[in-house]
Amino acid sequence: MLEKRPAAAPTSFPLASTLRIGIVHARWNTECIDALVKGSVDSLLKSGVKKENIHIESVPGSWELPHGTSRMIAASQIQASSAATDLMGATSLLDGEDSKPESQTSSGPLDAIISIGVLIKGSTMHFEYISEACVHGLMRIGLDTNVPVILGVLTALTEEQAKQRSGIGANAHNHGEDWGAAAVEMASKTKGWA
Ligand code: DLZ
Repeated sequence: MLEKRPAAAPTSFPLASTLRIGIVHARWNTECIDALVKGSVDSLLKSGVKKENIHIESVPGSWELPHGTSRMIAASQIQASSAATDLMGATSLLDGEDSKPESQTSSGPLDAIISIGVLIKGSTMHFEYISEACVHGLMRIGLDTNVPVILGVLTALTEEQAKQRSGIGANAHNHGEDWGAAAVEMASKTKGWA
């Protein structure tokens, strides 16, 4: 059977310790969201990103992800010279903290951002409208800003599918791990291409 995950990146990324990565996540379906955020963070740390260079914010739902992503990128660029902790005044999931003092995170423009949401199909058209608008919005932000936006949006037909892709349950795989690796690769390459 074909492997449904990307082949491993061919090289390591020496710039990883200098990268500043944002994570913005929706708050619907929190069991999956928490697992995916943790998977992303663990993967970033494993790749060499420093904990203080990972910024985490939240928005209500996946519909708000494009706006949150856009604002977080803009705020990091505007506030590059001042402390940019809590760019949108939200809370952190790093180490389960409710909030973090400014001194624990660095400031400066983000090199990549992971936008995480979990959409589960219901009995109305909400799923179709939100997922389509969300992914198109995220793609546009990445192209318009030249900051790589990693698509961390699960569009699952059932709760079980969402859990499987969040690493919850037997033989499940946490896609957050792939998103962390993609963020480091794209941020490193974008810096290298600059
Ligand atoms: C309204 C809604 C529904 C029905 N389902 C989800 C979902 O499965 N996942 C998700 O992230 N958000 C959902 N939302 C909330 C919308 O994304 C949005 O937050 C609200 O419509 C307010 O704009």
